[in-house]
Amino acid sequence: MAIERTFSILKPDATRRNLTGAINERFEKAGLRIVAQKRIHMTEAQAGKFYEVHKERPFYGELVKFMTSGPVVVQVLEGENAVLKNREIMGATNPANADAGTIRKDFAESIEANSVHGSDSLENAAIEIAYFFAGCEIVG
Ligand code: IDP
Repeated sequence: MAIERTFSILKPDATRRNLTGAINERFEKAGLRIVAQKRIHMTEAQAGKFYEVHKERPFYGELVKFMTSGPVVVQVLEGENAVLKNREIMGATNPANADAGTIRKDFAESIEANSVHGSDSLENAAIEIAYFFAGCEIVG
């Protein structure tokens, strides 16, 4: 199986409730290694560009406001099939539809404040990692 890297964000609802450790434990127990991590407060410009693909969606403005409402933890997770594995651990976007035992089922507050972001493809993972991290900040 391929060793991959994926990009992850612990969103403002997670940092506000002090869930950084609890969520990181889920990643590590599933065999994903946190090879880069930093706590930042995104600017509107940063969040707006990150979610640019959703620009035409009705929730875009609220999403940018939410993502800049408090600190986030940006991360690089590494492991076998990391992109898909992380999506499985996270669960569905809407916590109401998320499987039991997933991060979003257990921690998310709403479809918007759903605790975590995870890249949806290997290609996007590379783009998102490069958006937040310099190569020398990632230590495998
Ligand atoms: P994903 O995070 O599961 O990949 P996306 O559809 O890419 O889901 O949406 C990005 C983020 O936008 C979601 O994680 C969530 O925070 C927010 N979002 C998605 N759909 C809605 C919605 O219908 N209302 C409000 N926020 C939404």
